[in-house]
Amino acid sequence: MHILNFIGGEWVSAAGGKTFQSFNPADTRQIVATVALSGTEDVDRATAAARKAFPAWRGMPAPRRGEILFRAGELLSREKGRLGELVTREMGKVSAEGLGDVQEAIDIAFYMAGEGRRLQGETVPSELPGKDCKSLRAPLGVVALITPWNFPIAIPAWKIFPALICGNTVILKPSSDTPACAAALVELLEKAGIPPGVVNLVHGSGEMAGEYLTTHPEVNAVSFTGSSIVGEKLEGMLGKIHRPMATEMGGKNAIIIMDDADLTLALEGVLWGGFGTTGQRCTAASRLVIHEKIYDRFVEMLAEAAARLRLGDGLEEDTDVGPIINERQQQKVLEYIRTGVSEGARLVTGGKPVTTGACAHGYFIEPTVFADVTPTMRIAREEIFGPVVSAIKCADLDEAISIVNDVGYGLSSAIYSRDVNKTARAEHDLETGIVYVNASTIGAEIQLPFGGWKHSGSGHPEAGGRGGAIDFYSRVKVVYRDFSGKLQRAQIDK
Ligand code: UN1
Repeated sequence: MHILNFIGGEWVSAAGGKTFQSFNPADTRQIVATVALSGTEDVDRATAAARKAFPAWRGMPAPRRGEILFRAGELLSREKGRLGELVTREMGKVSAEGLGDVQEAIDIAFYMAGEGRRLQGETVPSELPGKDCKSLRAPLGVVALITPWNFPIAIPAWKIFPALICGNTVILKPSSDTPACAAALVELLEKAGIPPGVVNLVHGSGEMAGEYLTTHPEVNAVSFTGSSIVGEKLEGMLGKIHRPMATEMGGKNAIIIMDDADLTLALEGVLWGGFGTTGQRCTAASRLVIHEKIYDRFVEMLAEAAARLRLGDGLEEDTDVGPIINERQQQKVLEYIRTGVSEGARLVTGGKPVTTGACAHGYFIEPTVFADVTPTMRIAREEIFGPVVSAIKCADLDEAISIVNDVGYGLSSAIYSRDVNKTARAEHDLETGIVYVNASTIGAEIQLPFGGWKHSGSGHPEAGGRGGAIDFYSRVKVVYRDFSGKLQRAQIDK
């Protein structure tokens, strides 16, 4: 498959004629795509195309923009099977999750399409007679979207659809690990009737294309989902030029399991949150804070169940856990496992790369569980982004909540308990943007804001519904209309 950039409605090679390749992480002998490797000239072209398309797109009534998004949602539904398979081949997550990735994009397409008939501002009374007060939503202009590889269809869709419904034109720079998925999404948008230049796609590395794009003078706002290192660097650069930005970065998400919890349910939640997507979600459950009365029993149940998970190619029906995205990430996760051992945590299952059988040609790591982890260990504080779960012991709910809160991140958390007072206290006191009750830390729905507190993000959720994406991708304009025909002075003449 040969993948080009999409600029001003045309599929074009990179100006320098260079390419790179994307591989199947479950079997790196399979090349998924040969892809345009962009440089600054390509970014210049894309920003010029987006700028040119902006006035007409902004001028189109929002309900009509919504109709195009409805068509995009329908096309995505029709192509769900093909796209889901591509997600698994290029990113590695198991089939059901590949399809889920596409479903998330379908959901957001329909939700945002409907938003085209709302995009509400406020109308409030004036303190003066013969005067109206209202607020409107205006687009930001050209927005640059930088997306990661772990949700290669859903996250670009999270950003593109709200940006479009608000009247912005966009340039998408997807992760160089999953360019084919991004291209497949953009192809469908083209088919849905998005006018030329409204959505542009530029492939390449973060250093070559991403940084130049986000600081480009033609760009009005930036949305970034990815690592904390890159996100914090962008925050520094963009802060200096006063450019609106939203960052969605790491997490160190925890599940509290109280002694009155349904342990079978909690176990399912831990397996899903810890090892789903091979632990490569910003919302993944990487810490367990377990009540001391059930700690040993639960760790034993978990170790047994984790050891039974089958690794392999996500397209095979019996695979539970797919590969790690690339060698660099695999090495990083293995390094964290070594750190855990050297810090004195007890490795109860997993811990090794798998290099035989179905896993001989990919980047696999056994589902790994550490017990006797203390809150100060690095494996209990830093994001690992792999199939590694750390079990910490607590004496009561107060201690559990303070352990969960005592890290730099604040994206997602969960509590399993049958005591309604305990779960209500957790809802109030956990310092994360998302709290789950008797459910795992993953699986946010698109009709509510999605965003983290503390170092997990810039503080403004830029995904999800109103209060999230719509607020980020539009700016407010306040209009005072005085029809009294005379000078009226606010505050003075009331
Ligand atoms: C991410 O991992 O970057 O809540 C996003 C969830 C998904 C999105 C995760 N809906 O787990």
